[in-house]
Amino acid sequence: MAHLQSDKFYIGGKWVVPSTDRTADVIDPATETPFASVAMGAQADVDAAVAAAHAAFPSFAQTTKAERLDLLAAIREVYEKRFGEMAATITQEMGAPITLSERAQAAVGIGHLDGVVAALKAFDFEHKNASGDLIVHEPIGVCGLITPWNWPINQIALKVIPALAAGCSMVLKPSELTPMNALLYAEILHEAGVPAGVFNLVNGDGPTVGAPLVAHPDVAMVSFTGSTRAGVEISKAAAPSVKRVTLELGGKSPNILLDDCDLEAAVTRGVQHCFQNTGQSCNAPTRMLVPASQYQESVRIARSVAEGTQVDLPAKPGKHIGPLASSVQFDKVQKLIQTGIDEGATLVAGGPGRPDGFERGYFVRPTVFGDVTTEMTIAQEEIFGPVLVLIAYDDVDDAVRIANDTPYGLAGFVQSGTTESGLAVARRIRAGMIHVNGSDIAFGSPFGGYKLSGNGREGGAHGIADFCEIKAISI
Ligand code: TXE
Repeated sequence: MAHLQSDKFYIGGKWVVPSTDRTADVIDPATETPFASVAMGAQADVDAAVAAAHAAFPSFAQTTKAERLDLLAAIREVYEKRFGEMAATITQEMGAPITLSERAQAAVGIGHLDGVVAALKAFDFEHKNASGDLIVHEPIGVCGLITPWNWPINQIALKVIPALAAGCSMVLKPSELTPMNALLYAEILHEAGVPAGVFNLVNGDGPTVGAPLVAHPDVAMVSFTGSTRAGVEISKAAAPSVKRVTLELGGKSPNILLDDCDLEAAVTRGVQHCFQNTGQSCNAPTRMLVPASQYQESVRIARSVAEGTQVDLPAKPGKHIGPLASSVQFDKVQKLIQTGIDEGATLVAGGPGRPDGFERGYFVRPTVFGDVTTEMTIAQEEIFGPVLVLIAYDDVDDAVRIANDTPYGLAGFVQSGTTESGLAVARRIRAGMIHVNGSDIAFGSPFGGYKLSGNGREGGAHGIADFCEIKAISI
């Protein structure tokens, strides 16, 4: 990856020297050793990137839908060519096992693009409403895109592609923990022919690059994915300039197993899904709600699945889970596992510390807690590690009450014997994405949450619309 220009920023279609000589190490989470160094930006770099985006906006905003569809097709082609590099980069910088990187982490970069292309083809930028006025969707302007490290290219693509589809220009600030896949993406966009200044990249941390981007008067909109803490700060910082802010934040998603489901299959799937990406997914099913009458059997199955979950090196192909992405994340997960024990939950599998055989790296033990009640910290807070909590419920009303009893509302899962019983419960969960006997919404469907999980929706037509202003013209 030495060829990536990690000592520079991509501004105005060129790789430029940063305004300061501040750098940060990029750490391999499997070994805890630095493998690259990346330039860290400051206000002057943000100003230069926003100026480039501002200059590029008027002409890019005038491009036709057909021209933007051609551009997206070109991006897809270059992305496919560099797919292997993208998967390897993500594996090295955030620790996702290579098989997961190939099948999901890097693959969704194409999936989201396809979802947006299909939506763009059908997208109505101008129509007459029922009152006879002309309603026009116009690109909102320069967008500040701030992304995290857990599904890094997924989150970048979910912002960059709809913003391009809408006709916006943009400045991306990726996570300081995972800057390399973003640098590679900038190369891909450049090679695909994205016009100079339409896409710009400045690396750096939240306070020194994220905050100036949010406050910048020439930025019309901020699209953010990350912690609820940062999302609230960003909303406040954007308020004086009355920017549009869309937020995709944390989650604590329930997985309700109805008593007519296939218990063995549902518990197995639920544990595996919770542990996927080492539990670092905002929409992970982290709270498994099981009928009290089937609780003991559920504990038995969950223990067996957790104890059978392999933890191994990310570079090794296979279905194992890798390390957490950072030392901060490692400490957070260890602390919350201890909190679960201290608050009286029963350890069904796993526990504090590293798995046997690992003395270094941010590896944690796949952990399941039983006898969990809704007021416990581990039932309320996003842990962002391979930690599942099992909660018993009395009847469906009780299950729905528990499911909705967190400050979050990103996703929900229902396992049912029939579509009808699953759908009836799905409609009662206060969350943006509900999966009945499934695990993912389709590419092109709106991704986002209720309550402290955020606002706005990404992907497909809703994602394009979020990057547009709406103008009513009466004649
Ligand atoms: O997130 P931060 P962290 C949750 C998850 C995780 C916790 C903390 O529970 O354990 O958040 O993760 C930028 N102005 N999620 O601390 O700080 C930052 O530089 C502008 C869920 O790593 O939110 C990075 O680019 N930008 C989540 C991005 O925000 C700011 C994914 C995310 O970092 C900023 C990640 C500021 N004031 C964590 N402060 C999900 N929804 O999937 C930070 N940033």
